[in-house]
Amino acid sequence: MKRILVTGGAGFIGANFVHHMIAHSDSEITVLDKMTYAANRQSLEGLDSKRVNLVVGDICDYVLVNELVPQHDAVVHFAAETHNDNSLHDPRSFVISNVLGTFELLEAVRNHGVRLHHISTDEVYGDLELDDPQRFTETTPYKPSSPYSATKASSDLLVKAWVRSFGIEATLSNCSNNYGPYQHVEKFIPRQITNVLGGLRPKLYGNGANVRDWIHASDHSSAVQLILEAGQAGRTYLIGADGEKSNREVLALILELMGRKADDFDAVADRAGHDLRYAIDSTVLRTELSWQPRYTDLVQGLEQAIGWYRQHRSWWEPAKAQTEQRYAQQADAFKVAS
Ligand code: NAD
Ligand code: TDX
Repeated sequence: MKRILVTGGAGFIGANFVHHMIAHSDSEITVLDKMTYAANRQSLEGLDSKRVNLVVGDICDYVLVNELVPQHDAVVHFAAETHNDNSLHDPRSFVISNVLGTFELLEAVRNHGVRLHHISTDEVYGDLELDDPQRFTETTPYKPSSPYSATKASSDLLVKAWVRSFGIEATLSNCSNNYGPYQHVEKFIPRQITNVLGGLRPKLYGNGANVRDWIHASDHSSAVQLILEAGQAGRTYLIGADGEKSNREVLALILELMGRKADDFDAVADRAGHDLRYAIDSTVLRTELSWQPRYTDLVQGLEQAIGWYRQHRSWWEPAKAQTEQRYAQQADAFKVAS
């Protein structure tokens, strides 16, 4: 696995993965990224330019994809439109990048005989009740709720069909909610941290009882590296770090760590179709591939994330006003529609 093509490597988790692989392997990496609003060139700064090369381009571009794929030993596919709120307002780009883009990569790895690892999400399984003792496993049926999760589920099913029908060498992973450095300020944790840093009040959707299963992006990266190196072709692996917390609890921790009062936030309108709870059982990954997360203390992980956003204002400030303006427009559109 020397030469790896990382799609979406200028986004949040992709960039964390590139940093991880440069530090923990001898691989050479080509990042293929369309540089949407979610990408940031600065996330790849400081990496050895002999080992990391950025190609700006679209995974839907047949010619480009078929030029790049055969030059590599493996493709790790992160590229996607990823924000649920955006998918409620503009689902088209999600269908194009997540479904058609994955299709183009599948055809290219099939034609050129290249190994693929497809990155997906626990959201494909729908949501759980708060008191459900079951968590998602590799055999949980697909039941996506949002346009985003429906397109991710579609892409997973395409990968599984290409494995069965054409025998491509592919693995899949479905991971829970990530946090850490380089995460776009539209997402829950960085939005609240940068609101506090920027003098805005944090925004909690609905009553904040919704539960997410948090994992640090560096633990996601170590799991993907293991699956790439030791995973069985055709298999799906679930990645999670036993980090269930309600949004209310996470926000309370952020406010406390940043020296704000517990009630210093706005409760705002809930997300349409808001999934109640995600929870991952990662026993298979832990027992078969001996994977262990390093970040098991969310308070410590949040402290580190807060420190990172404090120290990297030039990374996030250019996107902040635009993001909050988009949220305001989406709220107005929602009012008109309801
Ligand atoms: P992100 O939005 O931060 O980054 C996505 C990247 O993909 C961006 O750099 C963007 O420019 C690029 N991209 C989008 N469309 C493209 C296209 N057509 N061609 C080339 N590049 C394109 O997303 P993220 O949070 O880093 O998520 C990465 C992957 O991990 C996604 O597949 C997502 O579904 C999955 N995932 C995310 C989470 C999470 O908590 N964020 C959890 C589980 C799985
Ligand atoms: O301002 C906010 N206030 C709030 O209460 C935002 C942006 C979110 N929320 C809530 C909604 C969710 O319950 O916080 C929770 C997390 O929201 P997001 O960060 O938007 O993540 P989520 O919708 O759970 O999806 C994420 O995890 C799975 C990623 O964005 C997906 O790409 C990934 O597949």
